[in-house]
Amino acid sequence: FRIERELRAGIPRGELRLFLQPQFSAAGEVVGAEALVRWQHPERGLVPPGVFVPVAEESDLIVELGVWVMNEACRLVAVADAAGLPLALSVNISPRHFRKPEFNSWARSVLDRTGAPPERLTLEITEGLIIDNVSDVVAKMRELSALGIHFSIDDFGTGYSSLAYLKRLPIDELKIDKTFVQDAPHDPSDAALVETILAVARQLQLKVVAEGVETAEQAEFLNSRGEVVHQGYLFGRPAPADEWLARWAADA
Ligand code: G
Ligand code: G
Ligand code: MN
Ligand code: NA
Repeated sequence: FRIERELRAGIPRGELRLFLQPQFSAAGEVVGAEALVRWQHPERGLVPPGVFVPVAEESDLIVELGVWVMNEACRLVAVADAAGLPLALSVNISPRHFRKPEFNSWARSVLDRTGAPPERLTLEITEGLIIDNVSDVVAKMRELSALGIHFSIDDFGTGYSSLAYLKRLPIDELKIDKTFVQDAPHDPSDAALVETILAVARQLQLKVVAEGVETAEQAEFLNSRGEVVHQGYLFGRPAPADEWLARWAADA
């Protein structure tokens, strides 16, 4: 199973699939979704991203993957928009892809071509991206932010960067990593960490999304500590984009 070679051949053959995982307000309304890629391998079946994203990230294959995901995400947003569903979609962006000099002009061209409103798009980046080459990253983020694109820090709290960057960057949202979310109800240090993230977010007026909410106890813990958007198996699993769109259209 030569992952790199097969994925390189598989992307142009249309083997990638876009799954969505919904995000819910405390009141139970769908407020957005995260796009999560899958690989429909001809023999292996549906391959989860944990298997091939790290391999793709070792080369510019991650750029090809990122191009496919962004095109598909923007196409979906435009389709949803035309159907009267204002879908807010979060897309994971690999640091290697974001650092490409042409990232911004390319992102703009995808928006133009698909007609997706930039305000519907949140780019999930990680603390690792921000640590090196800060000034270049800041400039690019500001430019995209001026178009209306939102930014979220994924896996927040797992990196090693200083909190100072939160003030400098046009960030709209923090995603609390699932390891903290899952242990917070019983582990005092994880509980303190979640409370601290919520306090920082309140101060800086950032939205908070909790990832990996699996139990009612975890959801209740979060709701008792602040305003949090929930994403996790308790509320909805990642499923093919078409399935979620059909369901939301039926509910609308
Ligand atoms: O869905 P799952 O939990 O298996 O995802 C595993 C990892 O793959 C997560 O870290 C997630 O951020 C990453 N991932 C999922 N979809 C994408 C994508 O479209 N692009 C990138 N760069 N990473 C993704
Ligand atoms: O790294 P990133 O945050 O992009 O990846 C999110 C990952 O978390 C996805 O692979 C998704 O499948 C996974 N995920 C989403 N909800 C849950 C959950 O409730 N429990 C667990 N264990 N994983 C989840
Ligand atoms: Mn993510
Ligand atoms: Na995460």
